[in-house]
Amino acid sequence: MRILLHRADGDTGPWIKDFSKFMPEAEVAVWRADEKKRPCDYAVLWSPPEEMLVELGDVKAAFLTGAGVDGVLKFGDLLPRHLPIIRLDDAGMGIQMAEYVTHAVLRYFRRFDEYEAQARAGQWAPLAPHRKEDFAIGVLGMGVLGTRVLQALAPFGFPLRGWSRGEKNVAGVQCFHGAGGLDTFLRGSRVLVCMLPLTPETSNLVDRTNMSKLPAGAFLINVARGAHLAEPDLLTLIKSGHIAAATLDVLRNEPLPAQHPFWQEPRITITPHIAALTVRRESVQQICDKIRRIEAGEMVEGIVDRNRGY
Ligand code: NDP
Ligand code: OXD
Repeated sequence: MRILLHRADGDTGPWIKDFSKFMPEAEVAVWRADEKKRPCDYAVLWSPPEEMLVELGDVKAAFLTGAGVDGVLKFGDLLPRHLPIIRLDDAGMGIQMAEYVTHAVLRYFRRFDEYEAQARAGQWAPLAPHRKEDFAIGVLGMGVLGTRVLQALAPFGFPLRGWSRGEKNVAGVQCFHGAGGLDTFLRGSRVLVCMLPLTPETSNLVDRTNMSKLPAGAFLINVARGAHLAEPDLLTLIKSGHIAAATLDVLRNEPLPAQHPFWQEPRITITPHIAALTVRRESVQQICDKIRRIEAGEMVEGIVDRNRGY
């Protein structure tokens, strides 16, 4: 068994060590632009360079070391047609997303952002608490990670809503789906959490038109991809007060350029794409389990549907 590994950061040593732990029989070959590889059975990569794609022609599957697939699907027809692309299913990301989104929701609900500003100004001034019934949380995307976030929020008693492509029925969550369900979903969501994959259908979905449908004083949390959000529209709606505040982990240009107006807007909190980091050990274990199942002729979870785009 030979596995072709690419890491953009070049830090392949710990990955090779983990593969030797979970699949000692496999040889891991590190992809390098200046070196032609012997044929490999599987590839493990994340946002590969275009020159690597020719080497994917003969592998049985390409495993992504992330949950989002836009970094690979962007190559379109350059990707071998038959190649199964398999994304991570949670693999330690779900709990991190749950922590991140729960923290952001509670920060706004308990007005900790405002108390932080007051404390810096030396002010002692209790604010009127928000009411849970006015604080419905709407999660765009009820997939592996969106569902985990909804589960984490459930014990706090917020009204929960979710939007997906296909119809769903999740206990304790008011479910909406498709273009037809979006308006009603938005109109009742005081906090909008974007957890969608980036596809042609979801790109720019969080724009002025859709954000204007949220109740006045709404909050936005984007942990999906920067291109879901029309950035100038958010600034306009923050300035008008329609959006009270936003937490953005993902941006159109990463790192966010130093001159970007988001840095100067105190109602926007930026984090550097860290909402859910790849947990190497769990990811390698999951990939090795799936390789074994594929070799045994079994079905595996997480195969990307290229027509759908996720
Ligand atoms: P999944 O593929 O498991 O879930 C995607 C969800 O989005 C599904 O519920 C799907 O609906 C829904 N969806 C897709 N397209 C549409 C559409 N056009 N209209 C309505 N709903 C739609 O993805 P994950 O939960 O694993 O991950 C979500 C995203 O999170 C990733 O794609 C990635 O961009 C981002 N991410 C960000 C990280 C970070 O650190 N900031 C880390 C990891 C991931 P249905 O269920 O009907 O198919
Ligand atoms: C991912 C990410 O999609 O890290 O896994 O953003």
